[in-house]
Amino acid sequence: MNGAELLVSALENEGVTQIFGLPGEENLAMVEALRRSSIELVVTRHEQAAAFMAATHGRLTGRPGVCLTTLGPGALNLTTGAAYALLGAMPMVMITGQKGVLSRKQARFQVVDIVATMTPLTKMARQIISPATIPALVREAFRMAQQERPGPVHLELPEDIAAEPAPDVPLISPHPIEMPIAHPAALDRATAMISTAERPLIMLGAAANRPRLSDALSDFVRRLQIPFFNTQMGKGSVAGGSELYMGTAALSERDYVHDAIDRADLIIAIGHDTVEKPPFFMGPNGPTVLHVGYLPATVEEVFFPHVELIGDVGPSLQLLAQRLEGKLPKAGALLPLREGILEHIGERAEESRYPLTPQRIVHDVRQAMPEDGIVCLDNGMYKIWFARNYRTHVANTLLLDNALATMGAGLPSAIMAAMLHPDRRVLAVCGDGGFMMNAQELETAHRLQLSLVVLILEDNAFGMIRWKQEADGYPDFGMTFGNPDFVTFAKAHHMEGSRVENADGLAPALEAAFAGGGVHIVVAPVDYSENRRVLIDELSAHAL
Ligand SMILES: Cc1ncc(C[n+]2csc(CCOP(=O)(O)OP(=O)(O)O)c2C)c(N)n1
Ligand SMILES: [Mg+2]
Repeated sequence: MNGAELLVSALENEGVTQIFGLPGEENLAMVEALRRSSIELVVTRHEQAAAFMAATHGRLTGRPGVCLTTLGPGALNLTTGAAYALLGAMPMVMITGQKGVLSRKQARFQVVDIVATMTPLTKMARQIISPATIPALVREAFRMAQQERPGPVHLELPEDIAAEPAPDVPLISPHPIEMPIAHPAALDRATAMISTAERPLIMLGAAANRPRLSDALSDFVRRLQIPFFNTQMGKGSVAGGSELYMGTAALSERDYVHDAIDRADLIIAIGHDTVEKPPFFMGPNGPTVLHVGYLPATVEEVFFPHVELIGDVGPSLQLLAQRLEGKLPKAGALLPLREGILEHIGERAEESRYPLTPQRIVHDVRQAMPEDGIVCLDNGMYKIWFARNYRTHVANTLLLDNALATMGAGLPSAIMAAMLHPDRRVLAVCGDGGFMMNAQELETAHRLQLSLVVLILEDNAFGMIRWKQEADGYPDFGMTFGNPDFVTFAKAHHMEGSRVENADGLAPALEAAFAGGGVHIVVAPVDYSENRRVLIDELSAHAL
């Protein structure tokens, strides 16, 4: 057995079944070991997409996704994906090749210090210096990636270490680790605080979306009957409970949901991670904030909780619910605001305008998606509209990135979702800018025979930045571009493509695309004049 074979055995020992990547000659021993293993090598057309897919695997399953690239240029293409997983708290293991370290027959050809590059982008970045260290390093890498706060780790396997005979070192088996539950003193303090609140409100943040938490969190909300809102990445963390949903804080202030936030005297912030654009600003005059999390809150200018309940969130919330259930006469104090907020958010959802308004697009997508259908967003203007207006009923059914907020992740994350859930409808929603950043992965999706629909919102522009440019009073400059004919582009990739030609065309186009199976592209022209009308003019007037 050589180093590469030992590494692959160690990955099998961790339960890895797939690796996403794009190999180079420094990985050839590893590729050969994979060929003879139980692990499937899923080839992508760009390393960045492999990282987005591996990170999304971690996000959706709680188990690290694994990606593989060569040295130098290939490894550098992982960096955006590494940052995506680091900021988004997604468990991922990245394996890269390197020239030999014991001798340097090619001098410095293609050699970049990738461990140094990855250090600030990961929880751990290490070079494997001898095959004997592989079992321990791999176990440590998976433990680090998975444990709270989850994130990416990096292992570099130089080609000579990969080829070197490995000594007979036993693999280290993973074992379950239960996290500690909140301390009774912290539970007492939180109980007292919630019991005396006049207008309590729950906020569900990014960490509320950990796959293992959904049941306990939904149970907590149901038992306490305190209304809740969520951050963008906290969306969908509670199953059901929709009569308590007050909205999503897609903006940091002045949106309709802030009517409730501004009136709350206590916000129970469950799993808030300050990597997200602030869902509200804390200030000297309130509100009081109770942070419930796996880890203590990070203190920021705009987020400095007064009380913290730290520990495994699900069981800790269960204990809190036991103390509080049925004893909160003021639980629903803010509920009367709900109808007004949701009514405003729902305005113009069925307006017949062409090109389509963002509100209509969100509405029609919701119609096409069953409750368990998964929508994966790229980054662009429409993300704010989906965050504000799209209603979720099942955990992790709206995947968006409000942490690195990178363009280009929409299609790869949807590919991963479709691989994990072949029986569910999966839709990628991309702008014409973001789609083109990883459009090459259409070939991957087609090769893998996935069922997947890609909705491209066409405004021939970097719409979001164009909107900000206008809002800041700058002239319109440098934000527009032309596009390929996306329907022909789809055909060239051996898949169906269609273009929405009128206001009522999106819903049937999506329905036909899903019914057809395989990969489909649907192009919808979008009218972004609503950005200014609603998100600036209307909301400024509302805040007065
Ligand atoms: C990789 C990357 N580059 C640039 C940005 C800055 N940025 C955010 S949104 C955006 C425009 C996105 O354009 P498009 O995908 O067409 O979506 P639209 O806003 O037009 O709907 C840009 C350039 C980013 N977030 N990520
Ligand atoms: Mg655009």
